[in-house]
Amino acid sequence: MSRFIPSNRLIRILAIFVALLACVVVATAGGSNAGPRRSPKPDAEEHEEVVKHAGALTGSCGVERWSVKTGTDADAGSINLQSTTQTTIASLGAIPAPSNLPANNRVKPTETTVYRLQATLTQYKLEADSDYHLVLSNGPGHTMIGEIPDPTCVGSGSPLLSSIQKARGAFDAKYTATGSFKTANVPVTVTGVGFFDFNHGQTGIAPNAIELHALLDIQFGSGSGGSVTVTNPGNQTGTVGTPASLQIAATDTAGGTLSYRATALPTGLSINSSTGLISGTPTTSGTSNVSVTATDTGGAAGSTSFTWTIGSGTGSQLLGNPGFETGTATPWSTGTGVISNSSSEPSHSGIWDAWLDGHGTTRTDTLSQQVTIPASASAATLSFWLHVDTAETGTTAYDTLQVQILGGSGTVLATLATYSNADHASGYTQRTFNLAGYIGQTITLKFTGSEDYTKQTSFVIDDTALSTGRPGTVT
Ligand SMILES: [Ca+2]
Ligand SMILES: [Ca+2]
Repeated sequence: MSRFIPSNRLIRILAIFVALLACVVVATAGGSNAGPRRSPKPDAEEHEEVVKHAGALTGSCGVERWSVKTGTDADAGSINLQSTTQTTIASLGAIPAPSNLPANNRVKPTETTVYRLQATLTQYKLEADSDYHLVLSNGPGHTMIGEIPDPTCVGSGSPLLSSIQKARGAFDAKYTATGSFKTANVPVTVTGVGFFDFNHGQTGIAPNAIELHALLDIQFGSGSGGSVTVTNPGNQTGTVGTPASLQIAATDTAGGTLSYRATALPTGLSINSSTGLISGTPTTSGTSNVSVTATDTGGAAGSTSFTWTIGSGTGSQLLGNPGFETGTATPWSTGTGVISNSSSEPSHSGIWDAWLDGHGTTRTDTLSQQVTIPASASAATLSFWLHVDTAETGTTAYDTLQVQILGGSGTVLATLATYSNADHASGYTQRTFNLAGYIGQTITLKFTGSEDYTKQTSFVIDDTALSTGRPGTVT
């Protein structure tokens, strides 16, 4: 008995079913009158609805956040079209994805900002909503999507319309997008409005689903977007124990900020990633095949290669207490207070340096050391790091530092250089002199710093070396 539904109850269920069916029919009829008919077939890639639109490339435009994508949303007037923010795929990908994506409003400030970045256009495709879907890449794991809508799908009131038309035209002039992905792998500079999409697993999507949507400009090639050239410094030589310094020069047509990296530098040398200065003291002899790469913030890069041969020579470093790190003068001869660990004049390395002058009154400070260069030496190279700062102005030499070689009787054999207040600069500069002419002799290296009656000049010396190794000779 319980297996059979009583006939009066069956009639009631049928009546409810018929009533529900009628409601569905009415609702469907109302929908088709109220707005455009939606295509029953969503985009296979985007899993997004499209709406039929005569004149669009595929015959359809998009639906999801379409006003935001094309600049006809309630917040379109707050897009900052007056300025462009230079960025990278990595920077955009690091912006937290919002928890809520309003259908007709913008997530500020990301969706009201116009960004520009350099990337590689890896793939492109015509989507069902007539967008060009561009996959932009700065390398594995750093991809995002840029989209160029069909101008036919952009409302005439959009402030983005003319730019979208230009970007679309620029793309059409180079490529023909179809319904399947094609490979490009060309450098581009793209400009577009920030946009957060729903993550449907779209090809190339950023981790936070950020896009440039719509793209307002696309430039092909590295020319306009930054082409980085690194000047080859030529093959280099050096000597174990002798400080080395090489400034790498590079240019970026985009005027971007460059960062530097180097591979296979001689042991003991390193490159400053922001300045491109290679410095340090080689510790091991041998020849290195050095490669230096400069990369701008957009990812454009240039590189150069050269060899760097570090010779051990027969050499050794002859000066005692070369960096003043004993905290006393010996075996240098100097006056009281010259050997300094003052934070006012920081050392080039370690804690101590030799600070000549800096009093702003008439004064002479000297620093000297006697040294014998063995007759067996294959070379003799003097180097030291010098920092000059001053209260003087202009190019007149009021305060001077002489670097001299004295003979056994104290006579001046040579004045290697005279520096002055006019040589002031921030930081240290390495100075190098060839003393091969004194091989086999006992000489005195002497620094003499002389100040006039006013306005201080400080001559700060550190990391001296007199190396007998022949640069570039590996023994
Ligand atoms: Ca030092
Ligand atoms: Ca002075």
